[in-house]
Amino acid sequence: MLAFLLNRRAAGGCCRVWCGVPRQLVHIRSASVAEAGTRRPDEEQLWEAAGYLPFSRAKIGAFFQERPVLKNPFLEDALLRGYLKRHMPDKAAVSDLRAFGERVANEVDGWGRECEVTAPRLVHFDPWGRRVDHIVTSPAWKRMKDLSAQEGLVASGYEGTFWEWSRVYQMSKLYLFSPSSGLYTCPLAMTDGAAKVIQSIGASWPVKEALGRLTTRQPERFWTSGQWMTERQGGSDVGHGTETVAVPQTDGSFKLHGFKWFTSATDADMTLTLARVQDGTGATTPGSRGLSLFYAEVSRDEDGRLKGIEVQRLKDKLGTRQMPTAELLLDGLPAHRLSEEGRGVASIANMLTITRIHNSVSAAAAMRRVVQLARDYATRRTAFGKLLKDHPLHIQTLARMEVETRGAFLLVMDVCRLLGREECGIATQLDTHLLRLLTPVVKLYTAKQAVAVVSEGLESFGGQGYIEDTGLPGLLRDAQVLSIWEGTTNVLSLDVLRCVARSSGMVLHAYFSHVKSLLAGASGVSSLAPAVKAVDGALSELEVFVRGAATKAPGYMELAARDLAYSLARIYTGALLIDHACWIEASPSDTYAALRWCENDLCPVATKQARGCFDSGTPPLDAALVFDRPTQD
Ligand code: MFK
Repeated sequence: MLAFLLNRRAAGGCCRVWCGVPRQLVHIRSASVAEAGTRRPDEEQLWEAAGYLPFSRAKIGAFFQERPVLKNPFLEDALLRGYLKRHMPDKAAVSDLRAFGERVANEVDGWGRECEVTAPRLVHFDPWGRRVDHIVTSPAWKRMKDLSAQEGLVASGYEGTFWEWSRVYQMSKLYLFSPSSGLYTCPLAMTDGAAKVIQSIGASWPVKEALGRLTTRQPERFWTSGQWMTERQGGSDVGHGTETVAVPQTDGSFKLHGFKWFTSATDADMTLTLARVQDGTGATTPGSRGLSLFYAEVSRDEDGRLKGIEVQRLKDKLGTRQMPTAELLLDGLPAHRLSEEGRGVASIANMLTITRIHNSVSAAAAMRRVVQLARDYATRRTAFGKLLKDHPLHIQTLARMEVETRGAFLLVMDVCRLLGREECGIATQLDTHLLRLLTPVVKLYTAKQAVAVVSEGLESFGGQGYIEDTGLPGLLRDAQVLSIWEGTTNVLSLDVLRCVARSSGMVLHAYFSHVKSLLAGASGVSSLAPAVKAVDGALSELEVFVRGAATKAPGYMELAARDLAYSLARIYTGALLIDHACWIEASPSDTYAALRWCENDLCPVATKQARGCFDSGTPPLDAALVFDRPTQD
């Protein structure tokens, strides 16, 4: 046997230790070497002396799987670059994004990892027993704050440098930043939302200074804001779940008393929150109509205690562990009312719009990141004798992820485009309607896509995708929250129905007109014909459904709400992919992505309707299925 092996080695012209040695045999033999205290046959001693034995003594083997490498996420993203080239070919913006992409890959991504590894902790008391409620965050988390100011991650949305494209530019930057940010995008979302609320209400005292701080590029002045809305009775039904009361003070300010159950990121410098103003007898108005919007700064007294706040505990979350989220007792928090009394929900709605768009940017970014890493890994990992990139089934899976990612990106950017137009005062009525309708749609749809794509992405790394310190599982954990906070899928689906009803259907009218105009631009493009036909057909089905729905009972539409929202997302995204593929500089891959997307069921609400899913007989069947119990013997 030995002679055989040595001959094989010689025949292979061995230049490295393992050349020409049959791998299987080597592994088997090395296993026997590892048995402590056993006498090895001469043959094996000979092998070891020659340096051929793996896993012997201190050696742990010669093969190490190469890790996926994060390259400049801007340079790696064909669609982002194509989209910007088409819509805002501003050299300054592009060179800033390219430089930022370099910074993200080489510097920021490491900080993000540090934020994950060094999670925030709460110190309740100082060494001498005084209550301090100090949330200790990592140095990397603090660096993220400075970076966010310097790079204008909030400011660029307000500076107007790129006029109607300022939001697209800002969100492109956040899109590059998000998966490396250690979840710093969360405080930035709320900071942006707070700035928007203050700006729309009118930035006079006491929030004028705050607006300047939220939108500055100077790290030493920069503030982040919280959005403390969620109380113990739940986060969705804010109107009935909010117990916090606001007690009027003689100087016109208020003191807030209540319990906020989920506050992110709790190291904020200020917050916007909702509370019920008490009258002279201590009574309050119930429901949404009793809620007002308040502004409060987070500050400490001379003893180092938080003024009017006790941090009960940090939340133990599935993901987003990089970021402090806390339960807060508000015990006399000094605050100022920003809205008219009873107009709290309507006044904070601007913040919801902004944070929901940020949420969608993070969702698209998570998909893009996992696809970029999986793509890189496919060029490094060998299995069954060839690189993953040479396995067509593996590449088919990555291509499907890519189609989802492209669709999400275009949908998100289109909503950012609409926001930019509205903020520049050039939005048409159609734009305004579209923005209102598509904000909940993009949030709910991209969040679900992100969970699916990131989960698939982890699988493409095999077992390594499940190993914590690769950093990959964190992507999935963090994606899971995207469909929960800032309005769950069902709550946002109902928001879609509400905005349709409140606009007397005008938002849908705008939707149909715009999709038709996008399709019209592709009418002569034969390569896109199947996609155009599919979107056109789905749009007709949707129109039929909507017309019929006008005659249905409210319960019918409630059951259809989620499928309706998905239909709106899929059809609109199909139209955007087609439109992008019509661009003169579009690539064959842009066309292919549009075709593939349009093979989906684009109008699930019509499909499900045809199957009777919303009929009055269905809810009892659903309930019987959900609560099905074994029959008693
Ligand atoms: C990376 C990104 C990170 C993001 C950070 C997140 C961290 C924070 C964690 C959180 O989750 S914070 C809590 C998030 N909570 C929510 O998103 C609440 C979810 N629930 C809803 O959205 C409900 O639909 C809502 C609370 C708004 C329902 O309340 P109401 O009082 O029943 O609302 P109603 O009566 O429909 O509307 C009241 C007013 O607000 C109306 O104005 P008018 O009185 O002038 O007619 C509505 O038009 C307006 N409104 C409501 N929703 C709106 C809106 N306006 C514009 N857009 C909307 N979405």
